[in-house]
Amino acid sequence: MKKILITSALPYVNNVPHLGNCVCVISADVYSRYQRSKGEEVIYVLGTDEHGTTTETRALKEGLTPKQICDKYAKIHHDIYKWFDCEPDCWGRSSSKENATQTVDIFKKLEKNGYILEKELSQAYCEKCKKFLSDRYILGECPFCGYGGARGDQCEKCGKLLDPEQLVKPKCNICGAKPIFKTTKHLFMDLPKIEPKLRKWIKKEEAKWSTNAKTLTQGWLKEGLRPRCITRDLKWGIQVPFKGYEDKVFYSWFDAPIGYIGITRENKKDWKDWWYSPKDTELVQFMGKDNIPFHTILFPSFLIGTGENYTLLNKISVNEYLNYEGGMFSKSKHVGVFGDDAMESGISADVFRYYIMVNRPEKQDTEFAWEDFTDKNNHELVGNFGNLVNRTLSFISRFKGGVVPKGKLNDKFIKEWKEYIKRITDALDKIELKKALREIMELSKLGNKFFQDSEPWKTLKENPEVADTALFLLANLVKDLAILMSPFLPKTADSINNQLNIKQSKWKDLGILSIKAGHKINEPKILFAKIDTKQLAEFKSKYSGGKEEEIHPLSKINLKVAEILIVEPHPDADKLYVMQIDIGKEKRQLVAGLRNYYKAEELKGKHIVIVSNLQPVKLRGKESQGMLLAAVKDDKVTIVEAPLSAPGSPVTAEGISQGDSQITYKEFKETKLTVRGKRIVSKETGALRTNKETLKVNMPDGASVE
Ligand code: B3M
Ligand code: ZN
Repeated sequence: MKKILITSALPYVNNVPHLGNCVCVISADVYSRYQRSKGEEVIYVLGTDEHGTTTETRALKEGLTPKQICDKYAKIHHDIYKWFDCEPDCWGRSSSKENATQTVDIFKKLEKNGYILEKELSQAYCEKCKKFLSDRYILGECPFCGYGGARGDQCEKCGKLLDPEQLVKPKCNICGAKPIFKTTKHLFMDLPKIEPKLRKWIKKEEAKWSTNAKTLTQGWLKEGLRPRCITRDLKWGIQVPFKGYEDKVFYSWFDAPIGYIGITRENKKDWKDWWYSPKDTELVQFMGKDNIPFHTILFPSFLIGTGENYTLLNKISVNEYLNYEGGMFSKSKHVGVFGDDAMESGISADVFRYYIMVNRPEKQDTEFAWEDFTDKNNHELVGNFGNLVNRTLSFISRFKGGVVPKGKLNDKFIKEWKEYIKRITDALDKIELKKALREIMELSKLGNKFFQDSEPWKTLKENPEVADTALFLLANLVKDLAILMSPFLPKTADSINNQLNIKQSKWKDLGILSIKAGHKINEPKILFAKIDTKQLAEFKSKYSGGKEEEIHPLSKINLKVAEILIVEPHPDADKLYVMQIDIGKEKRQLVAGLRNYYKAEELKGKHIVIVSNLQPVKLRGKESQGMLLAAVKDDKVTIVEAPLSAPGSPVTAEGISQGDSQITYKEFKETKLTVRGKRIVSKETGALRTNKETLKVNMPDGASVE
């Protein structure tokens, strides 16, 4: 008997997963539960994919370190999948030390075997941010359609794939500066060299793959394999153990698939029995369609190239996308149901599991739509499945004192029922999860029809043998439905078993009339609740956006460094100074209420930060063309300084652009700038900084900056 090693694509850690992201994780869970029920030895491996630019960017946005971001979101992911009753045997993270060890080990073997090349690349570099910019972090005009917000890898408007060099007026997406192109060295996996071995392996295995996996892989091979870059100029990642690569890390698509092994290693002492055991282990991998080549070409190449006896992909299950109400999920636009929304919705995890699996995007994209969700809940779960279970058990409870009556066999009904079991099992073996679930619902329909035809409400009195036979057989069918449903709706299956007063049964117990006459059942309970039109309307409006993507208030503000040239007391106000300042290209006058806090000589020559696009105001007859930033708490006031930065230097937080149109004081207040750890932050941003320094102010946390 082969062991079964199951993986789900490791979700990116930098977000809260939505229902579409959960398709893959839940699919792998259903399949794992099915195999466990069959008595197979199974490991289901799941965890978070944590390295790469997206994590670094998220960290800058939230003012946390990449490690903190990963800790925060790995927990969110873990809790969400747990809520959805996904039960991986190994849960872990691609940033674990076990994965680093595994990744380095594989790299060293590839290098030793001559599969690693070094090449020079021209890459966008921002001199201001002192950072190489990955393709997605360069913006510019699309050379084909002129769209202004095209990314270095693709224009979202016309869909053309781009190279960053093609962008007209390229801009760094972090600070807005024009990037330069620099040559830098990188390491590559020599795919052309390993191609013959890879082809041989693919030829042997691909018959077991889904059509989309075969076609895509063949497409890649036909185009010809090119060396693939496996290093990146980032800080957050696994260090490359290679001279001259001290500032680089592995590309996340190198260490993420290796993460499957790393995560197993993190959890199981006997991980080698699974990963170095191709003869005794079947590797079944679940993923979204855009992940195919990474699993059929790259990951196998990494493993084959080591020359070691790794377990390689056997079966692949690829899903397309689950969209939301005709569009895309978007957290920032509040469109769609995200894991945390699902947890708070009041709807049970099983109902979501049912809907996602019955709509599983197996051959084409499908859609999450609330009308359809309600319809399927009310008609399929409540009306068909729940109804059969409940009416059968209620009848036994009400009219038979909770004791299963003695019944006869009905060959035709039992034959049909067993045919369903066979079809459902076949579909599950082929990982046709949606089909299996539909067949289960058909079997439940068959049960309802049998109930209906037996008319127990009448025959109980008039022809008790007919009623008793129906209740006896249907109690056993309900037991089978709990087994069949257990991979899909685990809690529901548990509840049925409780109501039936039996232990959890296994796949081998299917088709056996193991619930005997005289067996006492427990009190029946309703399995599913109807969703009414009022609730439906609420769900629809709650998760369908309406709120526009918010522009961060900070991005309306234009902050600049200014040097104080002259400071004089205001002639008509004893708290105010009138100052002349230099903001690089121009000089301005500023009126500020600092006389109780600073002497004029102290201020002169200081480099301060001003809001340069604030509507000018007159204060006691003197115009103030802007406002300086100071931190305020209780009766303490400290001005914000930028001693190392030249007058005119822009001040902003990472990822936030600078405003150019005039703003009101109210708009400025919306930034809610505050002090945190001596730094200045706005809501969910990193600290304010110039290209030279992060601004610091010696004031306690929570002081407001105004
Ligand atoms: N995180 C991509 C994705 O979630 C990626 C999968 C890694 S699997 C090793 O689509
Ligand atoms: Zn930049």
